[in-house]
Amino acid sequence: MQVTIEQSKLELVEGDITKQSVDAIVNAANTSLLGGGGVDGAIHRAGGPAILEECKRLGGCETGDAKITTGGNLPARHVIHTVGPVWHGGRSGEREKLASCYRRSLEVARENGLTSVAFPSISTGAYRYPLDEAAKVALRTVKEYLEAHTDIELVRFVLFGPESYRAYEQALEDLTAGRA
Ligand code: AR6
Repeated sequence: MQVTIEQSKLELVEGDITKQSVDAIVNAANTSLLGGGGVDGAIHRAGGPAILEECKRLGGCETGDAKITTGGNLPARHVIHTVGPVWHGGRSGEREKLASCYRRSLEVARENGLTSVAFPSISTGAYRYPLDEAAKVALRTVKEYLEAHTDIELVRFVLFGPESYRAYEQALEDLTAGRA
């Protein structure tokens, strides 16, 4: 599924983010930036040790912030590492922190002159953020960013499996129909 927002494309695909040929893929990391499971593990495995070497020099990352490294052996030139919130029931600022991940990742991309960015579904694995809620926050935040800035030409959500894809598809349909 694809929509146009101002001059930019926002698209949803089902697949593996490590295979994406874009300027940067975003990693759902933890505050240490020293690796983990899920999409983080997959990115470090596919990208090789150069990513971890750069991560070690970054001194970690706050929840909601984002930092950039090389893409190592990945088809993407860069990895933008962001740290999503752990879900604690929704009253601990989870929504704002998750929105901040998407905003800060796009700001870091822009600061580095990048124009195409692929995101996974941040926080919806080990960090247990409910998928439907996370999809709404993710898509609304990216849409607002693309409405306000013209430098990013493509944002692709790479959803791992049909359940994630369908949740994002529903959220994007609601958002573009003005229901969300
Ligand atoms: N491509 C795209 N999406 C993927 C891939 C892939 N190759 N692999 C998994 N996903 P998670 P979190 C999806 O747990 O919830 C790590 O240990 C997955 O199905 O990777 O933000 C970090 O180091 C899910 O929909 O990230 C942190 O400690 C989504 O990516 C912690 O997990 C996010 O799941 C972060 O937890």
